[in-house]
Amino acid sequence: MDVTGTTPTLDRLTSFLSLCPMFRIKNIRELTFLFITVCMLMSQSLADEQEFMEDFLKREFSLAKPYRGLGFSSSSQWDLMGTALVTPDYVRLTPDLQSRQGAVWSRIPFFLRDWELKVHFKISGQGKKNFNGDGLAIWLTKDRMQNGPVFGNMNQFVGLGVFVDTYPNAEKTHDRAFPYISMMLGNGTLSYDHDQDGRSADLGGCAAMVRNTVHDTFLLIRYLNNRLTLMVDVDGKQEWKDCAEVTGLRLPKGYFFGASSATGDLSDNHDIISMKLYELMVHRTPEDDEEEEVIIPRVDNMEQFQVAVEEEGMSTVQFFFTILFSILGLGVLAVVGLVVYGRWKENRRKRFY
Ligand SMILES: [Ca+2]
Repeated sequence: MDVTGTTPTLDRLTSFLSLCPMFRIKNIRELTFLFITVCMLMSQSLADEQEFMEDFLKREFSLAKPYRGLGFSSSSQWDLMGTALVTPDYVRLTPDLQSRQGAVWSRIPFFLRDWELKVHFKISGQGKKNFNGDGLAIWLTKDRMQNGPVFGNMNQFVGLGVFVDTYPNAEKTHDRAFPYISMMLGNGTLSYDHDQDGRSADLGGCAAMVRNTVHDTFLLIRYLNNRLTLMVDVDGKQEWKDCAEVTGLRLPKGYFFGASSATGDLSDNHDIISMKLYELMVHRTPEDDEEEEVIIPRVDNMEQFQVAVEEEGMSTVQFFFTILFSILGLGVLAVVGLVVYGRWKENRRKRFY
């Protein structure tokens, strides 16, 4: 095809290029070729980057479509409990019916140090605003597959809980709008106070309109260098908004990921569409690597976050029994001593006769 002088625009371009000896019209083809090559290389590098990101996706800790064999197959990495069921498009923890509890739990203990979990979820139902409940929770805890009052999981849990609370139980407290997303670190003694929507123990949170939305709703839990960050993407803008953050949070290893939900008098459909776990790569100094392993979850700045860890020592009951058995032991020794002394004295008297 002759590219010269076919249109007025090209004429102008040709006359412009004729002024620049470097850009002769015969070079246009070469420039086009160069442009295409650059585009191909760029798309290749983007694809590489995508692949690189996928490398960090830990499939064994991720729950995503297609949910083949989820909860049933022996090769599945997840267990279902309660009312949880799998459909082609989501894992429904509870249906929009009263008094249901359902959960999905990872079968594999988790040992990665720095990670982020992206959760795609959906909460929908027939009830009008504030006539729905109760919400769902995402877990990384020591125990798994437990029933209980905390969004379908046990109370006094040990580990991390992130709650999407859709019903204001503490109705008279108007300090926060609902639905409210918050996080809590359980150490086995702290309780989630359902009547107070967990206010006494939460480590921060934010209001997020996550119910009956037309767009997708996501939350992101990031644990990096002992900093726990909670972010939400619930406005359909494909951008993360900060929700809560805590530094100096220490989480033991070997815990289990899970998601649970419960309905009471009020209900909703609580669905998990995906939970994707990514390992985060961090440059560390040798001192960082020698950091002590914790056994009980804690936050360094305890006063600020009111996470009280019970000192390891004797409990009152243990102390009582220790004293009781000590006294009994001494009593037995005294009786045995007296008997032995009595016999010895008698033997001695017999020898004199
Ligand atoms: Ca609540």
